Amino acid sequence: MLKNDIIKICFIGNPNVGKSTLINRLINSNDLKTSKDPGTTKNIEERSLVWNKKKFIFLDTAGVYKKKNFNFTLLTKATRLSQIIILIIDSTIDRLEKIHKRLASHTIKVGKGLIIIFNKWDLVINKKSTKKKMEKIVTNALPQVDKNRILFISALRDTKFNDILKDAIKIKSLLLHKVSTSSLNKWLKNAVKLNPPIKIKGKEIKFKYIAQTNTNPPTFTIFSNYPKKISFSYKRFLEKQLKINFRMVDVPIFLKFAATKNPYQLKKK
Ligand SMILES: Nc1nc2c(ncn2[C@@H]2O[C@H](COP(=O)(O)OP(=O)(O)OP(=O)(O)O)[C@@H](O)[C@H]2O)c(=O)[nH]1
Ligand SMILES: [Mg+2]
Repeated sequence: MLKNDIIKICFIGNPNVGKSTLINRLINSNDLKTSKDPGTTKNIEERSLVWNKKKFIFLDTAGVYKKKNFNFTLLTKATRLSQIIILIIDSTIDRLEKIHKRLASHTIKVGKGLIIIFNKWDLVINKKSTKKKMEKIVTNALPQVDKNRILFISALRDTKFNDILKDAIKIKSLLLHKVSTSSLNKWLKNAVKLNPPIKIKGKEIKFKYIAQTNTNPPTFTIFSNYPKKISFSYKRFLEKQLKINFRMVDVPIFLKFAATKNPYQLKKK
């Protein structure tokens, strides 16, 4: 199996939300220790699964709740090793905590795919309204998160967890997605025509050329005469359009600006 066929997923969240229970259910075993008391998992535990000809590696982590309990070194190590982070939240909470927002925005910032799972869904009485409420709470706090990447499950009661695995496969393929240079440049021309950047001291900002310069996460570089003068809001606009146009709303992308180069020189490299 090629390295790119392996999907590495790190499970993070507060203590006692069911991270280890969910991994046990995914691998169909009782291998990982679970308990009604928080603080059960102390170290990173690795387990694997082959599903639909794909190999998954799951990393279980110790629960985190407050800054001081935040074992940055261990958690950063686990998240760095993965391409996808699953943030597990207890369905019975009524608001997001700072730590949830921090973990989710950190995941996106470092270019990892994110899936948010509300677990213990069996304990929720009014499922329809709670689902709507939770989706709203998450997307308000984290506008970068797509509603479709929020799942509601019961690690204890559900019998199938295919949605999680399917989502992970989709995210992984998007992280490795490559867009052709010609379609990128066609898109850039149109986007700039629709909404041109404002002038800098009377001088026009020109975008000469765009190329995809990396994957995992997809990274794009736009060559411009004023790469350092592009406003944050204009960058956001381009990022958003790029994601929508090339169907990459589910993953973080990086957009960079560099000084103009001759595109033919760039190709020769
Ligand atoms: N009702 C209900 N209980 C659950 C569910 N998933 C897990 N639990 C219970 O929640 C408790 C904690 O589960 P764990 O899997 O140990 O949680 P964890 O997130 O790994 O906890 P730490 O290792 O302490 O961070 C256990 O008693 C589980 O049986 C669920 O979907 N519904
Ligand atoms: Mg655990």
